[in-house]
Amino acid sequence: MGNSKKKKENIILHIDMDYFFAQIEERENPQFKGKPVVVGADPKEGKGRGVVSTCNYEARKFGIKSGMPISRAYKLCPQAIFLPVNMQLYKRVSRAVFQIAQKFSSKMERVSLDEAYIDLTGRVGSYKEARREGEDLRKIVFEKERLTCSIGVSKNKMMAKIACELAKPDGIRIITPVQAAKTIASMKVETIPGIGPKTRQFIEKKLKKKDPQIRDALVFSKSELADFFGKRGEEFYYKLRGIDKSPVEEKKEAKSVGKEHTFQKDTRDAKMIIKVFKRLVGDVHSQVKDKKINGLTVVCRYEDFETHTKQISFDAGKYTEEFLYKKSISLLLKFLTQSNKKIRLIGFRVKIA
Ligand code: DCP
Ligand code: CA
Ligand code: CA
Repeated sequence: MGNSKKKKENIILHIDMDYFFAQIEERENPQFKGKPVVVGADPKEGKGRGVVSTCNYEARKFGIKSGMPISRAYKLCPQAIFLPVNMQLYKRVSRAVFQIAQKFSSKMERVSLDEAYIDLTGRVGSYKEARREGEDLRKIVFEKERLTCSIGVSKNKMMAKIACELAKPDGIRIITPVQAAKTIASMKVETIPGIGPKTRQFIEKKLKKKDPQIRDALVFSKSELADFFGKRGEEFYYKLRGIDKSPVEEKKEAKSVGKEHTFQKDTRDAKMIIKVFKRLVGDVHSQVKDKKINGLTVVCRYEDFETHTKQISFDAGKYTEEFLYKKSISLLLKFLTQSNKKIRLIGFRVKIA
């Protein structure tokens, strides 16, 4: 086990696909390239209801934006190509992109169909190396999917996302730890996640200054901000300084969570098998303890590689480790009694409801 006391430098990468839905439509229909493309509700010659999901950069030149009523978009640019949302296609592309991204670090947090954080901490030794990883990721996504994306790299999630915004479109931007606070100083306070128009107006009043920059808000002490905004205030204090402690949290797409153990040597030592199994149940439970689950599976692979599973289902709910263990241990014991073969691997997984 690596027991180095030296603290590893945090390196977080943020990837965001460029004009995602519209870019996919361009890829599928090369004749659209260079023309304004709007994905969203049917404009029905200006009478349509619903909104713009997104549009390409040509359409943005006309002032069209995500979330805008489709009727307004039609007024701004009636000659644009208006397309319905083909969510199935976008989901498929999203999965393909994340599959590529996942190869760069298994610690990946998806935040939307087109956006994810990837924790490179410990995987790359420097920001120089991180830039190369980011460049590789962009290249592979383009080679495999024919789509451009933008990438930001910095010391935490907030700064990586800000770097990505600066890189957009079709670019990469690195903000090293020493550059972080300085880079955001001249940005507007609303750049900070959690600071919206209302919070900004409050800050404007306190500072007696319109459209304050982040550097203007540095005059507030931690306790002042806590007085103004409660718990969020303390967070703002750090975020205004480029500090964000929120971890990259892997959100598994898989509807089940499980763990396996392969024994060093094939075995029938019940005591040892049960001990390992108990640990597997504990590990899995700690991952799902605030999730509702509705079933469990025990896996057993014998020495000849024959693999069997036994499962039970129950009502969806949150369950204790004891409950999961009680329910599953009998299944495990059956594997031991139904055959005299030695066991090579055992596994335990639960189904997320
Ligand atoms: N989306 C949507 N409705 C919104 C915003 C977004 O349906 N109000 C969808 C369409 C976008 C996708 O989510 O393609 C990703 O959203 P982004 O905010 O990342 O915007 P884009 O990827 O379209 O453009 P950008 O190049 O600015 O990232
Ligand atoms: Ca995007
Ligand atoms: Ca996005």
